[in-house]
Amino acid sequence: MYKKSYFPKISKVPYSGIDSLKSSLAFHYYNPDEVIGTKKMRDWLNFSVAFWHTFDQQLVDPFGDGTAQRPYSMFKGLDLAKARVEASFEFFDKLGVDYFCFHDRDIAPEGDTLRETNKNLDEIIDMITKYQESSGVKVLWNTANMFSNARFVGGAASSPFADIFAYAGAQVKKGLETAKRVDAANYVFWGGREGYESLLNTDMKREQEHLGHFFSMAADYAKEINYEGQLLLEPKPKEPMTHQYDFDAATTINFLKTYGLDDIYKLNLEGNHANLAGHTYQHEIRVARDAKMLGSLDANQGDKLIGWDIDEFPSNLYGATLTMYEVIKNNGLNEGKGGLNFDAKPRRSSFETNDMFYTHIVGMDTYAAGLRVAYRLVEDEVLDQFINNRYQSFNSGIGASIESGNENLASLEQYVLDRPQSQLIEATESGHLEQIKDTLNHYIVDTLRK
Ligand code: XLS
Ligand code: NI
Ligand code: NI
Repeated sequence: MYKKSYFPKISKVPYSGIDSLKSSLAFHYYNPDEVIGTKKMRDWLNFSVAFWHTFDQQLVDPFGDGTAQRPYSMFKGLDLAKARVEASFEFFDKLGVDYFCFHDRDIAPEGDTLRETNKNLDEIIDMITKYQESSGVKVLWNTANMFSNARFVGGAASSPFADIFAYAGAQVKKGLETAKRVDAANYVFWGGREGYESLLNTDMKREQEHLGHFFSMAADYAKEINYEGQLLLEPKPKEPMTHQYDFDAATTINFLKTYGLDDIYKLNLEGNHANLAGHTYQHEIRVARDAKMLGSLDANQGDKLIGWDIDEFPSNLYGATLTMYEVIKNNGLNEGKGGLNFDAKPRRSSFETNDMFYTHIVGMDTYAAGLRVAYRLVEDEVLDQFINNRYQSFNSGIGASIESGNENLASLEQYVLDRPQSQLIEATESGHLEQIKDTLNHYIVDTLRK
């Protein structure tokens, strides 16, 4: 231990219910062992701390240096890496989260060669596995940072340079071995620079084929070492590249199908990435859910007024409700293997140590509130009633006949050819969207008052 305590002024964050209106170091909605329907809150949510944002982030923005005040900033190199691990497990315990996520390079510094880098990584992983044993904290997922170092300027597995492709392969090999050692529930690939700036200098087809080949080599290696966690791809449309190959859920699913990998990989979906792709978070989750490829979630939000990936902690109750609606309808995330990872950082102006806690508290409470509301919406079949009603003409008559494949264009022509316009208008109904939104608002307010 470098320090006896990194957060001496903070005690375990309790659940205080909704008696006090002001935010304090307590949860208003997250009561981990309370059962909502079929599961405890903690098991619906599987909250996870993102090591990079919480312990590495200096809170820089594109125009300014870091502002973060952290209780381990006096350390350097491997000592700093170790102090961060110590601080992180104290943080997980006080906050009451069961999971965390990390990139290989967040937790240990690089050496001059991959061999040296791997040695540093192993030293920190030894430490992490000991803390895991004593605390019971688990790894939701780990991943490889293949975008920060200058060697990845043109991408990793989609790099135009074969030596860099080889390096990426070796790095992921170690990443999968690490996943096995820490018993990570998932292993994530976010293609930080897997994309391109311009077709004037890019062979897109060749790059995508390399990428497909890379993911199949990764799946083979996971199998070879008996790593049983779920492999996940994380879509994002842009940033840092102008065009990223895993643009959104639909594009990524299509990519996986093209390379025959759709039975092996699922998706890790992020709120801010959905917005950058021009979608809602709920849309992205629904696309993955419908394709049976919903793996895990990076729970953050963006700011539409800013327009880049700012990784805000979630605080939007409406969004969290609709996200949790999808999760409940999916009966959880990939049979409990997935979770809600706060891929989010404090604002640059929220630089105090206490803010590390407040940011997670608002995120956890927002999703806990969303879970409570969404469960009632599902239980009362509020949206199902509207939706089932809307499609009921497909349950019998011509609709049922269309769905069972008994009609063709000629028979449909027969059916409508002499129908007057007034009859066709009668066949439609209002979507009642405003009425549904009003109901949704009542559910949010009423549920959270209790
Ligand atoms: C970046 C991504 C990244 C991944 C992990 O925008 O969200 O943080 O989740 O590499
Ligand atoms: Ni992101
Ligand atoms: Ni992410």
